[in-house]
Amino acid sequence: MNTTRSSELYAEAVQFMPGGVNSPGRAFKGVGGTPLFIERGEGPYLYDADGNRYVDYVLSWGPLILGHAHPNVVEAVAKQAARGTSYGAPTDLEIQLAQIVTQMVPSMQMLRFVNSGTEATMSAIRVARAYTGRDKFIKFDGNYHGHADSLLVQAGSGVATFGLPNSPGVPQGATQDTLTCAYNDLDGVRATFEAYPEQIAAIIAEPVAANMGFVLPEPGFLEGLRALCDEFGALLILDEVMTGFRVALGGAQDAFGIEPDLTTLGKVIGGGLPVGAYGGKRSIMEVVSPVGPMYQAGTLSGNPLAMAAGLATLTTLREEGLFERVVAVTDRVHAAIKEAAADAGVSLQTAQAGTMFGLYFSEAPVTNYSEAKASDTMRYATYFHALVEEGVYVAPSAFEAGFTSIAHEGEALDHTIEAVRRAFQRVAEQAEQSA
Ligand code: KE4
Repeated sequence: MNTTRSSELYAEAVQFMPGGVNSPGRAFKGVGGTPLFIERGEGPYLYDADGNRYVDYVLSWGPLILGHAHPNVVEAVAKQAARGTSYGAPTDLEIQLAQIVTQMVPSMQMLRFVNSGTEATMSAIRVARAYTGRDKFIKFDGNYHGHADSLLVQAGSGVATFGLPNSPGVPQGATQDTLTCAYNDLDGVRATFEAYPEQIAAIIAEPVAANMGFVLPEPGFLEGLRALCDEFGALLILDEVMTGFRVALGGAQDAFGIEPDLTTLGKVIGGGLPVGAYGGKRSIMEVVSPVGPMYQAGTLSGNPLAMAAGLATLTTLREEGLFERVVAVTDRVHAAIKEAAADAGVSLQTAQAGTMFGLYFSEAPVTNYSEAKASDTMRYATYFHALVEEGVYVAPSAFEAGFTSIAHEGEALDHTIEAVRRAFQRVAEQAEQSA
């Protein structure tokens, strides 16, 4: 691929923004090389500044389940923009989107819109602390819940990509109440509750861990978290920023039959515009200002432009049979990856949940963060660049998930299957050369 223009843009960008990017995960640090600069997206495709076309499995890290520039979303956003982008006052659009979300995720009897997943999770933790009067909370190594100070402890996603245990700039005071456990380890969670009796406000968990690669909850794990929260008087927060409307229409909580006390959402809910949300039982959410004393606010929270994009996305996504089609597409991509790796003799662990999937270059199964970190990230880098050369764009990090959309069918899917085959052959050749 000729990526000259991307390189020129990168050289300019680094003069103005750290690493030339506005989010570290985009910087290719996990796979080497420099980022592709994108000119436009259309359906399943991204087009870079040099005119190269890629079938996109990052989809803005999850939001674009309808693909790029879906007509329903474009029309809704254009119409609303002509009526104004933000009023700083309540609108009917917020009611409409809130109604759809509570219909699709019934555990969210009441919710508040914010502008990112980070705002959603930091606010949900504040709700749990305000509601229980307790300060500590449990998170899992390798789970990423955004970049709020108290959550940047053993985090996944970009933090994992950079191998940071925590982040400089986060004072001890901000993380002294953050307790971490290994994912899928219920005994560790019980021991933590017993070590801090009546001090733990909540557990926050990714119901499918998609920020350390892609790790499914082991049978009984989520049910165990629910039971432990009930036993020890803590709230269960399921962070569905990534899994919401993707693992199932009702999120992972629907797929696994778990009822959390609070849920956080992001990504798909905004259809590519900045929307997050936190919500849950009415009795809990009534602690939030102006009804209750817990303060949380945002200038652009619930702005009509973002609401219009979210409404168009979820309304379209709920159309009969549409979600099932995206799952079927994901099934095919997942099967093609497994088959290509096996045919090339490359050891691979894969997993899928609804419209999300992931893989590890590992001989052993991966069930938690330490096992994920032991996977072969160099092989992942070879796989990544081989796919880019074939016109397929996946996450530039071994610690991220893959996403599909309604647009990933026909030629885009056929091209992907062929490209994946070639990419695993490249990995196998590379392995032979370095053996
Ligand atoms: P944002 O603040 O980035 O909107 O959401 C934070 C967040 C919270 N919870 C979960 C489960 C998440 O996956 C995220 C953000 N996901 C990453 C991708 N793995 C965002 C990508 C990025 O940081 O650029």
